[in-house]
Amino acid sequence: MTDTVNLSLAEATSLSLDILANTGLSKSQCDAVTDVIIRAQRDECHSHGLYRLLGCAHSINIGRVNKNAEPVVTDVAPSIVKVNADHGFSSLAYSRGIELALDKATVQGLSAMAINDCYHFSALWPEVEPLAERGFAAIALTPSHNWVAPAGGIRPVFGTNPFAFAWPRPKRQPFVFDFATSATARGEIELHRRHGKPIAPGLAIDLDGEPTTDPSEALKGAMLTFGGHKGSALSAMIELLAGPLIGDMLSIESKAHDNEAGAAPLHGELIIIFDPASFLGKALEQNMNRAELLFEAITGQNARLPSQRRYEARQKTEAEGLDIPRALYDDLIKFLPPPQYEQRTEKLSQR
Ligand code: NDP
Ligand code: PYC
Repeated sequence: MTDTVNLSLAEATSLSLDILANTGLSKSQCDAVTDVIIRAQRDECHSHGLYRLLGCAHSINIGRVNKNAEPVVTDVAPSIVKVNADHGFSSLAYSRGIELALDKATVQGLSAMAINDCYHFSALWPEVEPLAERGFAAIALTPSHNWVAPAGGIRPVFGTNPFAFAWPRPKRQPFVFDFATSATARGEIELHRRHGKPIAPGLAIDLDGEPTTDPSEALKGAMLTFGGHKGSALSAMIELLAGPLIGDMLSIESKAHDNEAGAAPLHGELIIIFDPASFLGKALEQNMNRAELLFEAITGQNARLPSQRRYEARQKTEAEGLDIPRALYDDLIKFLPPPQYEQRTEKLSQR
């Protein structure tokens, strides 16, 4: 028996839908959450792929996530949309509000969508990449739980606070980056702990403020920001823009609200959308081509663009399916009811 399991995209999708449906989550949330998880797994973003189902199922089963959340979209200003996620997952709120936000960006040149009261677990690029495919540039920001010490400090203040950006490219896949403002995502440290592997130096400190490469000590202590004071300032910006500016919680508040329940963070998210056609009018094509000079100057010296690895992984998994650790598969199917659990175990043993 190998220590990995290969699943087609369709099999992974039905596994995710079955696990979530078994928690009693509404169909619309099951679909929205599965979509973002399968996209991440497809692009081999392991920290935010199928692994996340463990945390989602836990957050639902302990009664934190509203299983029947119905996001409420409010048109608050000519360029601002607010979506209250009704204590459901952010993914459904995003899909309910995004078309109005895009309409506003088209009319006003730029718009912002604030999502409030959402449980958030996902990677952000699945939210901005599709916007760039439709010709918009976009930024997404969100806090999390306070796990990250500010530069110069040892006590956690910031969330892992990801920042995603997408830019449309004529006849090419968009330019997209998406990273935590901590030196790595917390999910990566959790995966190192699961696999019994040390983390790289410089990512975290233990409870005494000493550098550590032990993932368990890192998770108990504090993570560090990327780029020292620069990542620290960017992380503070994300707290402010996707927290108080939109009337939602800081990472410190989200963690206090969690009260050690171990649920996904509950807070807000901010998405800012730019319409290049409104900024540029007739000069759109010329300037989109000028932007290509930048990408050519990067790739022309064999440096890679962010997302290049993802796009290559996508091509591979679409053809060959997804490989996930057997231990993860075994943990996932424990969330299924007995007949489905047995069916999947049986199917696997026949391979
Ligand atoms: P990484 O440090 O792996 O950085 C990811 C970004 O950097 C990707 O766009 C990646 O492109 C790009 N990149 C990596 N290496 C290179 C390179 N050598 N040259 C050019 N570009 C490169 O990611 P993180 O661990 O910081 O974050 C992982 C995910 O976790 C993100 O998707 C983020 O949204 C998510 N996250 C979500 C949180 C939440 O609260 N919801 C909190 C924190 C993180 P590529 O993918 O092609 O390698
Ligand atoms: O990996 O840091 C992380 C994370 C936090 C919330 C969702 N992912």
